[in-house]
Amino acid sequence: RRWNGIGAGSGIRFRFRIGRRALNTLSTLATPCFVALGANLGDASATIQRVIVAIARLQDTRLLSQSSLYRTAPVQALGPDFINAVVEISTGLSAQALLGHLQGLENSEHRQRPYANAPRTLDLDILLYGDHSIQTPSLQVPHPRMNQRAFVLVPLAEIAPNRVSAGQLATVSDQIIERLRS
Ligand code: PH2
Ligand code: MG
Ligand code: MG
Repeated sequence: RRWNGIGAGSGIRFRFRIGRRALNTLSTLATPCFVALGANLGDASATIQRVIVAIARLQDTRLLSQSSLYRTAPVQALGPDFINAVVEISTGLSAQALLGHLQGLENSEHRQRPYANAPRTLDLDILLYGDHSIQTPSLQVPHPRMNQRAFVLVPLAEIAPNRVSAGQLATVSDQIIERLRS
């Protein structure tokens, strides 16, 4: 818990205590961001649903919305069809800290990385972190390939239609994607 002091030095000293979660709901420090989920090994639907709950429970983080689950054909990747989804969160975590937590969740699902775009039990990618542009070796935001991928744009358009144009969707309309009934 942190103490937010006011009135120091005034005749009456008073201060109030506010929990991190409450502070987060004040949204002064919270950043809206979008995270893509994907899996094509194991029980991918169960994994994605479980991990959405885990993301909602990350420290200083609230789940704002979640897309449907989608079955998608692999794009520049091998293996079975994927299950994909996108969630919107509000978080007080920095982008790097959020990335660390998401990688922790990938590891908890025993994610292996034998080669690029190998089939995986879980992939979590930060798509957008507020309006920030982040260009570091370990993290690029907005996600550099998000606009070429129906498995990102279609679920993103479902929960944030103002973020995806019809023109963008048209450029990926050849990619196979099926919304699963919830
Ligand atoms: N992820 C990739 C590469 N290709 N294809 C689908 N359908 N879904 C994915 O999540 C995916 C992919 C790299 O992360
Ligand atoms: Mg990815
Ligand atoms: Mg990834």
